[in-house]
Amino acid sequence: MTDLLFSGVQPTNNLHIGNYIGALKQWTELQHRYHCMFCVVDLHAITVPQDPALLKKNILDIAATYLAVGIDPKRCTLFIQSEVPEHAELAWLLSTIAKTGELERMTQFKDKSVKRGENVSLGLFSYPVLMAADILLYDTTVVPVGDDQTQHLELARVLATRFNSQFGETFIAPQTLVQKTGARIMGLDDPSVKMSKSAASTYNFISIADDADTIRKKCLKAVTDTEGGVAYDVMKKPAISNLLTIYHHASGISIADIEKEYAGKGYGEFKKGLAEALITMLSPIQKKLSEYTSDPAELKKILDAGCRTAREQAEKKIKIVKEKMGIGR
Ligand code: ATP
Ligand code: LTN
Repeated sequence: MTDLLFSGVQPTNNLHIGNYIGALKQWTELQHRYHCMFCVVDLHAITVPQDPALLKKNILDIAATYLAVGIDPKRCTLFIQSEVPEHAELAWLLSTIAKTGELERMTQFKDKSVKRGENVSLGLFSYPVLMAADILLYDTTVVPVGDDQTQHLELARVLATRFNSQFGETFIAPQTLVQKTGARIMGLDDPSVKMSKSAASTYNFISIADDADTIRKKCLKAVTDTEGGVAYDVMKKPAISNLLTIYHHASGISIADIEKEYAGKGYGEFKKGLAEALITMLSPIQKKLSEYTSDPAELKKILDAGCRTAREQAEKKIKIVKEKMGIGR
């Protein structure tokens, strides 16, 4: 059996370089090694309030971004989560074996619910169960994610194993794939929190769609450490270490070589170089992005085909699961 890889991104906003470096960039490499399914997880996005019209636009923009970064629809299945109803159905079935204590321990839930105060939905709480359903529905063996998602992946494994021991061998416990560097790009305005689409300030992130001037402006404004010198040291110099990681991923140059290039030079010069490396990385992606967004018919064709392939597999699997649980006629 060939290994199946599954991953997804929430259509909550424009993607940023953290999403690209931490997730999408490795997808383009992995598509040559695995059979891949890449999903736009719109049901996850609505676990916090969304503007419906904007959400609809974001769903197509994220799908176009998958293609623009180099995901090949001939090799991979690209689809929208809500168009395959079995995701929500399996999430319900799995929620009957997930324990509330397990979900209460999820750090993403704790972080997001603290920010939301009283306004915490049941969906935000059960978010990791839906994520487990996405993965287990396709007999996924490998899931590439940034390191903020490893706890959710652990729950997917726990649920697969628990289901199997309760109802008989049904699911595969998936493996998490987190790359060594770049799995957690930090905010440009605050290197102690991860770069996030929903950050309060746009100076937290560089969006994949940001133009050259915006990129230069955001790089120049990026927070640096009190101690000068372009040197990688996460403990003593978290800000410059984060910028060095970004520079490395944008240019392909090793961190050691970047340090050499800027030895004895100031942060200002380094930031200019960083901005140019980012512009070079992003401009071909932006060009392709505008091609795909201006050709909705092509995008529709790809997503329709992806939906058909995904549904075919999902229908088969959910039948087996229901049979094992004894529900239905
Ligand atoms: P939000 O902050 O709105 O929850 P997000 O920016 O975390 O969104 P997601 O859609 O949750 O983005 O994540 C998409 C993928 O990008 C996931 O694999 C996630 O692990 C990865 N990712 C997100 N943020 C970063 C980051 N700062 N560094 C590296 N990878 C990241
Ligand atoms: N929770 C993930 C998005 C996501 C996902 C998935 C990733 C939803 N379902 C299945 C991998 C596999 C996030 O990145 N925030």
